[in-house]
Amino acid sequence: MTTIVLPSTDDLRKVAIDVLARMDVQLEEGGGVQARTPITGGRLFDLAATAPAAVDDTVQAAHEAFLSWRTVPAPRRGELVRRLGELLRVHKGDLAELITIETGKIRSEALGEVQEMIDICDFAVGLSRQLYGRTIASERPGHRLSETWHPLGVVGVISAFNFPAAVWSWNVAVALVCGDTVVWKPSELTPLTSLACDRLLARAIEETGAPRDVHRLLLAGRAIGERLVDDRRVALVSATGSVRMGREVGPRVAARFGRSLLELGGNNAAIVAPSADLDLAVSAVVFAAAGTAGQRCTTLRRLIVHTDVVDSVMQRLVATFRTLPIGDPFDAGTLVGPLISRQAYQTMRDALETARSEGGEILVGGGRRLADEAPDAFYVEPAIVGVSGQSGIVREETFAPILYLQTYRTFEEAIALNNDVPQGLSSSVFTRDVQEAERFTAADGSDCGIVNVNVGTSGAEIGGAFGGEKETGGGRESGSDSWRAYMRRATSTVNYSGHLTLAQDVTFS
Ligand code: UN1
Repeated sequence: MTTIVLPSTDDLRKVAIDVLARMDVQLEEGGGVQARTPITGGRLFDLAATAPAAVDDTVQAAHEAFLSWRTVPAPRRGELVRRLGELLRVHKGDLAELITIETGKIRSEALGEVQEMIDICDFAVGLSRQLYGRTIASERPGHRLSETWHPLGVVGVISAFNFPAAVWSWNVAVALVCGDTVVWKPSELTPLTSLACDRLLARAIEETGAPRDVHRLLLAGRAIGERLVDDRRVALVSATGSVRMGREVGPRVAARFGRSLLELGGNNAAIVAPSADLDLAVSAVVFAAAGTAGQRCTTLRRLIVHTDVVDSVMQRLVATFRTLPIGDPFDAGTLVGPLISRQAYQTMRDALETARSEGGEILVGGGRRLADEAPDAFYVEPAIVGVSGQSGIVREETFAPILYLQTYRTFEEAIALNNDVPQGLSSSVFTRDVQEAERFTAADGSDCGIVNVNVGTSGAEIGGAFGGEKETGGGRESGSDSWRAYMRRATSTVNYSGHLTLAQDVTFS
């Protein structure tokens, strides 16, 4: 095995300082929030946290900005998002470096994350001229019945470490063209990326003359997030994270009749049918299961393979997993970077242990790498575990690269297995049988929000609505008509007849 030399924490700090300077980000050093890198496990900076008492003023500022922003014509609001997209193009490489430093994501995936931001900005600029309402046939003569979409208010965005910039951009780009303002509570694990996103948007705000407080960042922990969730001035809470987090956020927002948009865990499956192009299927499965070190909400966690092809699929997968390049995410040859934290590693170990105790067989992987070189960093071998059913740990989302492999005989059985978990985010079938493909995407097929054919579970394009059913939370972000969640609908009846006519033929005189 070739020796892997990881960069030092000091090297990474120097890179971060250069990149932050290029993006004009001033760090406020202090206490409360630590910027760390999972590449070495080392600490980069101690940063000042937002004081809990500041949440009130921050939400008030965003609310006041909303009162004027909502009256700016939507295509003008689009100018702000266009400028953000231009700045993201200029700083694509810089922002990707920060994403790699803070998440351990490989360079290509970090660049892909920034591309996803650019894409959603382009989408939102187009959307700013397409926030269409509709005209409805009125049953009364001389009446016009219509629907108009209006800005909603302050949107509280809570985002996770694994897509620290793209998920913010899905929300902010759409919310801003919809006339909303945003208060953002990012993951505490990615403060540098958050500061950089905030600064790029602040520059776009300055340059386009938008109200300064259309976007505010809260850099702090859970207590601050709770205040945001409970604040009545926050019209919509858009939260991405675990099912456990969603179980707390959803009811709290509902208790004050606020709106929530929840993007929670996935437990995504792919079916490999006997007719599948196995080369294509195996390549797609490897990226979906091991890419981002298994830390996407769309990561492939369950593989359901027909008994006729299971030996071949398993052999190819095991061989590929054995040789996956694991290590420094900045190295062009690396495909699997580190897990985010010691806790993530422990969770993976525990899940593998539980799987074993439940009768699962570890077919490949699961070991730790580079423990001597970097004792505080957690590089792991993506694992495949053979299972014979979906009880216990297979029903849970473990945010690490573990792929549970099981077999099926009939397509009905495969669909039932796909659907028989509490989560419902993403799903795939690999087949060349058109009946199977159509069946999987039909009403009685996959019950997920994302249903793919000959495409892996992860790596969705921004043009579609993104989200899922059941414990995934039901929210839809990003493309298609997800924008409607960020606006309020007004139904208007205008009487230009000069007479009063009551609907449903009611008479009252
Ligand atoms: C996430 O993991 O929270 O579909 C978002 C994908 C990416 C987004 C993932 N476009 O994998």
